[in-house]
Amino acid sequence: MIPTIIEDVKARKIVDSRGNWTIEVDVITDYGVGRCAAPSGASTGKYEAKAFPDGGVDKAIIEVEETIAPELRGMDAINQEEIDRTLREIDGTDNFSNIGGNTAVAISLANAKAAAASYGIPLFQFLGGNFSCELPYPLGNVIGGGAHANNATDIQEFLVIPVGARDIAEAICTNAEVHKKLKGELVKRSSGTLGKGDEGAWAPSISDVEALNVLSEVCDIVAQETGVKLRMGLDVAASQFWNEKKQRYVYPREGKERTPEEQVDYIASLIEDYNLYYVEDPVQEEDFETFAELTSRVKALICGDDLYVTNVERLRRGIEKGSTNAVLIKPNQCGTLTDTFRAINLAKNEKLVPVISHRSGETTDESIAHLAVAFNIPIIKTGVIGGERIAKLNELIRIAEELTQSRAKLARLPKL
Ligand code: 2PG
Ligand code: MG
Repeated sequence: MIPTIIEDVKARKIVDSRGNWTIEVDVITDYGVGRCAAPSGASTGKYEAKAFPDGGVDKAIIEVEETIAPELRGMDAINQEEIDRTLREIDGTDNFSNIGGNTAVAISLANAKAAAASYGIPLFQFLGGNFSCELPYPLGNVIGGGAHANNATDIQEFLVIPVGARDIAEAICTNAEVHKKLKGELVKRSSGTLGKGDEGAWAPSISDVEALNVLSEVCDIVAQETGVKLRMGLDVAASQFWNEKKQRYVYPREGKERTPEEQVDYIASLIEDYNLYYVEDPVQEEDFETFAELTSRVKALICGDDLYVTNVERLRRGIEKGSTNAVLIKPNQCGTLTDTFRAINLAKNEKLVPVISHRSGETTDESIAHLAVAFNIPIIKTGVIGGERIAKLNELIRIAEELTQSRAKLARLPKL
């Protein structure tokens, strides 16, 4: 008897962190069960897989029951590429619009987990082998606005990364300290009230520059108290305020408009003034050339999210043009583990830094923590607090425990 033969695939509707329905899938073999739930974005890239078919999650579940499960029953879960190819064939489009990218990613990852469970080993080890042992640095969103909050900052995410942390627990806890300390500082500056955005980051009614000022002060205090050096980052999510007609970036709070050239100058000055380590989507998703201009000008990780949507073809275009030196990896943007793996591999071969990421609408699914370790991804972008964010962080602590002490090391970060 082959232990990894798929006996059944079951799908159900569950709620995500925004209270929206999403899909959770169980893949069942004779020897193990794998479960995965799909997240969803608010600031989605134009070219990412369509999350659900017309008819939403209900239609996706009917598709699993009537079309996909009968096809997958009897297949061997160990053949991940074959499972993923089958999902693509059943869908028949290149953006998963018939079955939904979220349906595909939940099945694909649940399948890998079922195969791992059938052999009684954790997912990171099943995918990465015995020598995968690098733990990623958490890059955490502590102040946010844009599409993730109302009446807050123009820039979507103000991030921190504890570059001086010695182990994963210290890294996680340093980011959390920043989040805690920010509260008091932000209440003072935000007319007394302070809410949170979709990812648990504070959503104050302040300008982008004020947010950077307060964050850099707090990072200094936390670094002094903990001895752990921190650097800051941004997810500008610039496609959100690109105005095609005007050919300008229109910042709603600031009331400023910037041409692409002015946008590059502005972001380059922020990188310099605040010694930023990481900037995601500084320009809009169609503009590979302006991305390249900024990347060649600054010493920071310039990461493409909406630009690449974890799509190998788009990533190739970016590599040819020198658009970025980092790529965001979100499995549900492309829909399968195989496609995710190909994007990571291509990035690494071309010396781009892969950064694995949560979505703004999340569940307690912890798969991306395992993918980070399995594929030696040096940075994981996930929120700092909130059950659906700490699910990934706490899983990293558990993974570290499963590795022998000498192997439970943090990855080596690019020196910038
Ligand atoms: C992003 C993500 C996650 P969303 O833009 O990087 O922070 O947001 O899931 O809404 O696309
Ligand atoms: Mg982004």
